[in-house]
Amino acid sequence: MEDIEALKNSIILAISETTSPDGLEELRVFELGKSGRITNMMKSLGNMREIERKIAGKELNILKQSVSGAIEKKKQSLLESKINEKLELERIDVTLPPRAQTIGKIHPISQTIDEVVSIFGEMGFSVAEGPDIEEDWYNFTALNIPPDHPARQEHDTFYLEAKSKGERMVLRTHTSPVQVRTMESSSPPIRIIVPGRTYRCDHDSTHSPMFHQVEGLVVDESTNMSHLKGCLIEFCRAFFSIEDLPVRFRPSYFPFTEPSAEVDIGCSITEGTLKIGHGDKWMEILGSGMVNPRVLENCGIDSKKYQGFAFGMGIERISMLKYGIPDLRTFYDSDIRWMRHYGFRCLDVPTMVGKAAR
Ligand code: 2U9
Repeated sequence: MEDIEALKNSIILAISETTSPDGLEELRVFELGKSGRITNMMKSLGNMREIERKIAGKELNILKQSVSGAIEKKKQSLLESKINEKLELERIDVTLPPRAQTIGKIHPISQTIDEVVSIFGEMGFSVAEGPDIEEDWYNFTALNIPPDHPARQEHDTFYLEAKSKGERMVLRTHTSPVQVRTMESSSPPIRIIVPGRTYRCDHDSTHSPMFHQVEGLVVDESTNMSHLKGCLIEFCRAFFSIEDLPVRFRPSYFPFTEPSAEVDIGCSITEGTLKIGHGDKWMEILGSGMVNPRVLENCGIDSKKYQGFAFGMGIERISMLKYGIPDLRTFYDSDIRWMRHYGFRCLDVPTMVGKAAR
């Protein structure tokens, strides 16, 4: 029988020199296949005397194991190199901007969210997000909407099936649960803007069961109503790109804010056409108020030390007003012709000065 150690070394060398999976398979068949060299050597054991057979058999088994182990290892390494080679060839720079001529359009909802986020971003707000499926506490109770509160009916809530303990989860009816979660998990000063999907069981030309909101929250030691007013007047004027846009605050009621105010902007309607800006009419655009001290306490914030203001607006609504989109339902039709008309080019970066060129 050949010198097994020398044979092993020559096979290991051949394996290490193999550069392709096909070459490796050929080598495997040549050494370990049905009529392979090592297999044949094992077959010839029968012709040996018992004592020699035992020793040679043991050595051949070790050889077989070493060779199959080395082949398997090489197979993995060839596979890895192939994947790396492929990754290298297919590498794309995701930081490069998309080509200007691409036909894809940015949906007005995304564009509007980007604009709102950009304006509040300039004012020092950061974006916070949270789950669409919420616990009752975050969507209602923490916000001073207890189980018997009429606001629960007004919100037309979608409930999920009860869990074993009986607690029903809800599709959030506003993005406010994210503010509750933020207050619970961090301490003031807080300055966040919360865009996201919201759900209410309501469907007609001005309501959709799923719609988008952006809400905001500021909490600090000296936050007061003048901060709320300054911030929201600034936002309205930047969003509609009208420097002297008339803005008025009208008393209102929300369980989570006290006092509360709805915000209207000046407009005119001539021959059925709405024009934002100066005029004899007012158009409601958002809701706001000083965070109810009970809500601060529910979220673990000392209401004697801290105050806050909050606001909320419907994205579809402000998008329709800014871009003259007449029907809310068309936002969700996925109609490519509508997108070509109302969509935005992907290179139009939202700016503080409002609408970018189409
Ligand atoms: C916390 C405390 C206070 C969020 C607010 C409004 C006023 C509001 C509506 C606008 C149009 C919802 O989309 S809409 O129907 N929202 O008027 N939202 S104050 O107040 C909060 C939120 C969270 C912890």
